[in-house]
Amino acid sequence: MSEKSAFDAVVIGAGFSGLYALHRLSGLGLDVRCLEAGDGVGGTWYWNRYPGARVDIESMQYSYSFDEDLQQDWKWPEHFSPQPDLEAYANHVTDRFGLRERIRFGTRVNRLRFDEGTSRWHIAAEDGFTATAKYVIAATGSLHAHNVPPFPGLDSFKGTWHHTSRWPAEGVDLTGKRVGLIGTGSTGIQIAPVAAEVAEHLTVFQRTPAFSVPAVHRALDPAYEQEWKAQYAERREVMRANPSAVFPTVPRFGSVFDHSPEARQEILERAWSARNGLLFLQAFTDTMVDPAANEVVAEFIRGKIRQIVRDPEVAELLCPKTYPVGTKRICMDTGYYETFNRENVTLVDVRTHPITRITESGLRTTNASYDLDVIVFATGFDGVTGSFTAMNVTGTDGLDLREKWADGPTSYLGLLVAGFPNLFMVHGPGSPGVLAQMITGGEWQVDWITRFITHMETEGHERVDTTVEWERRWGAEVDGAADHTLYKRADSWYMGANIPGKPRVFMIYVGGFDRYVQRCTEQVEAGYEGFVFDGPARGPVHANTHAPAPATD
Ligand code: NA7
Repeated sequence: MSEKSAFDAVVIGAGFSGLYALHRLSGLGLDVRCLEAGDGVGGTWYWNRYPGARVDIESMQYSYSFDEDLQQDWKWPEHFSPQPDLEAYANHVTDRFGLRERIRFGTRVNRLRFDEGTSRWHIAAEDGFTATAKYVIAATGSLHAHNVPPFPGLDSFKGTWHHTSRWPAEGVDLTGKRVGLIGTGSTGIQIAPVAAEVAEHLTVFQRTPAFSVPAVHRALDPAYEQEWKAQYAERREVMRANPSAVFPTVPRFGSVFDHSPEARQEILERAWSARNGLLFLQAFTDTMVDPAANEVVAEFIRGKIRQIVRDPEVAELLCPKTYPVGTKRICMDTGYYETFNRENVTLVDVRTHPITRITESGLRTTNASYDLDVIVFATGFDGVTGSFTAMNVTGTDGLDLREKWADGPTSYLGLLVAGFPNLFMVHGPGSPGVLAQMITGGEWQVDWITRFITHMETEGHERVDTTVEWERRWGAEVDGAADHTLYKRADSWYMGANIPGKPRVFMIYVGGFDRYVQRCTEQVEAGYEGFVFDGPARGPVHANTHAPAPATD
């Protein structure tokens, strides 16, 4: 019997948002299939299985809220979950809600084409699978399209190399090996201390140092767990009303400049010991908006680095000085800076002397050669947009998503793109994405999409689109929110700055998750303002929406 191929809805990606979308849309009585490139569920937490991989939001918060029994039953072993626990949780949810049989694994979508005649999406995958669907929910992840810099000579390397997000399930034995680690973002900082424990020698190739606060991993305190479980529903409400979609567990102290230097230092010491990067940044209200306030907080961390790292030259090299703290994801580590006090660890500055090529025996920079057995690429991702454009998406009038986004991504509310009807993004550009707690944010977007589709089905709509004008208006809100902060001052993946040739546009809505919820709700309550049902989108869909908006009165 041939495989079924016509669906009401196709969800792409079986990460936390995709699984929930599959659950909710199936609950509407729709015939839904989830297509997943990997062989298992968990998305980011399926792919990123390198040693030391761990989430930086505490477990009691980084979990689903949609089912009270689930959140009461599930027991997290650790305060901050390591990758295996998150993957186990994704599997539990998949089986508990009977989702597995509706997921097609090993199915990497590489073609999405909208057929205007039938108003259906045609979906094709690398393995030859094809399907059609009225609705597509792209829950493809902000950090899926991994970035291996195109260093010449990689093919000639006689050792082994791995990007951290494609780490083999069976693991990689680093014991007694000469390991080269390229990249010092959240991932590099997690893997370095673990690799250093077993490697003969670890060489860390650093282009830009990162700010990191100690995570001090620990088992989940049963009393803390009980406190949460007794108030889960109320605390989830507080999270949904919070700008970062988290529950604030550390007090805020107003402006940095409301306090004497001594009092500031004391507040920062307490925030440092609170073992939570996000809350460290939120100790003061002006850290992310006032360069002078930011510098006080940044200098506090540099002071810590200088205290921890014994070699003053190495310590100075590890001190970030070229961007405000928090404008790249603040890292949380377990003994990262201490790692550089080990005899078997070397830090190499590849900002001053960049890597020029990979060789048979290791790699070369502009001033030295390094012999290596294993090269670890912790070099990040084509973030936010990479997983969408990789699907080769064609909308109405033959419009190509890559071309449409050539000057930077556009969207309406981070959910729809003009010219791509019935294609809903989760954590798309223009949504709070990675700058709000992602499971809660994803749940909220999926609930919104579910309500939206219910409306369409009830009203008998065949398709929904938006317009370039509404993309422009939303783009101005996204940009305006970022302009109130220091985020644009960093060459971060939020800006697309880590991928050569990618347009430099701040892709995330930083106006606050709470404000985002309000704006999405308002637009629906205003009679679905900005949405175009059952017609071709009004106006051109190719226009550059990053151009300044015309003056309006
Ligand atoms: P990141 O944060 O993008 O870090 C990637 C690192 O790789 C960063 O230090 C980069 O330096 C470095 N990199 C990238 N390309 C090169 C080349 N060509 N040469 C040398 N070094 C390079 O990715 P992560 O995986 O660590 O973290 C991603 C997110 O996961 C994180 O933000 C959290 O939200 C969780 P650069 O800074 O660009 O100079």
